[in-house]
Amino acid sequence: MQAHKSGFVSILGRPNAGKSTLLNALVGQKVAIVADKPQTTRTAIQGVMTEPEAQVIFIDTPGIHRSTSAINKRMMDAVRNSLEERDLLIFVVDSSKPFTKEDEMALSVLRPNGPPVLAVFNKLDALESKQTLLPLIEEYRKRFAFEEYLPVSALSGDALGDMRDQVIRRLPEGPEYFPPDHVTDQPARFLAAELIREKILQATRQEIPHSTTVVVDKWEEAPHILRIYATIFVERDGQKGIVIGAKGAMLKRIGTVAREEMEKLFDTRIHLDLHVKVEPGWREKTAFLNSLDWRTMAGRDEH
Ligand SMILES: Nc1nc2c(ncn2[C@@H]2O[C@H](COP(=O)(O)OP(=O)(O)OP(=O)(O)O)[C@@H](O)[C@H]2O)c(=O)[nH]1
Ligand SMILES: [Mg+2]
Repeated sequence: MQAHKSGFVSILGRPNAGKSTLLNALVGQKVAIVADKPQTTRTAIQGVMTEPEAQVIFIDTPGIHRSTSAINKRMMDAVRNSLEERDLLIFVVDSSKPFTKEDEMALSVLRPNGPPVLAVFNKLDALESKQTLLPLIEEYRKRFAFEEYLPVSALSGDALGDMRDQVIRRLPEGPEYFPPDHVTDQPARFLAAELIREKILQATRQEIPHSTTVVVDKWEEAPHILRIYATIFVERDGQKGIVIGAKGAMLKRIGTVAREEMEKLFDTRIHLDLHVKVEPGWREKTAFLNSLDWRTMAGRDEH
């Protein structure tokens, strides 16, 4: 029998490459929110894959980008922190897009003396012609000595089995660090806030996704029902109007889809109460940003 393996593997790449989709596919359930907007993931998200022969602790990260605002700096700090003390890194590329300067910049976070890196060419299903794939792989091959170059589709699941084997093969022998039913370290309140944010990202356009964040204010578990009270923060009055919508229609829609998904996730009936508040410039406010990330939450009360 082969020895049991385990290890820590960070998932990196540009915004919208499909990192969180890949994480969810590997873990086998949704632990990170997904949207067709860049900068969906704002913090490091743990997702644990437990197999008979191995346990892999994946860490999904925000997309690598350049920006100077306080929240974007934090996001890039999360990326940099996930480069160290890992057994392996996975660098995800959207292979349906041509290679650009931004891709070059993203590659510069990788260090030759850092952990080994697998290059994963995602969105294989979205390629107009397979002929663009080899030249794209070549752009990466000449810039960094990746361990392997693996075309996959996180969405369809194509070639993910092989990728999983490639990951496990490179991990050291080790124990199960977590019980098999542990899939993420995120507290339920944070997951709930993220799911609400996902529904907003999926329902809105332009500046709303970047200007929005969600905080769960109150969490009441009663027999047969869970009551969740959350605030959606935006930066301007006009944005508040958009999120609420005509006669509250948009907010109602967001609330309904978020609630339905949470009822499945938490396996209980849910009452979801949403409010929208304007908090100008929240993306630059240290204390506010601390209150958003559960790792830095300063002991938020249950009130
Ligand atoms: N066609 C196709 N679309 C994909 C695939 N993987 C992800 N997507 C889509 O790409 C978009 C971005 O996916 P995410 O998983 O949120 O991307 P991400 O890299 O985590 O993005 P950030 O968190 O913003 O850095 C979503 O609309 C996904 O459905 C894939 O294999 N094929
Ligand atoms: Mg993501």
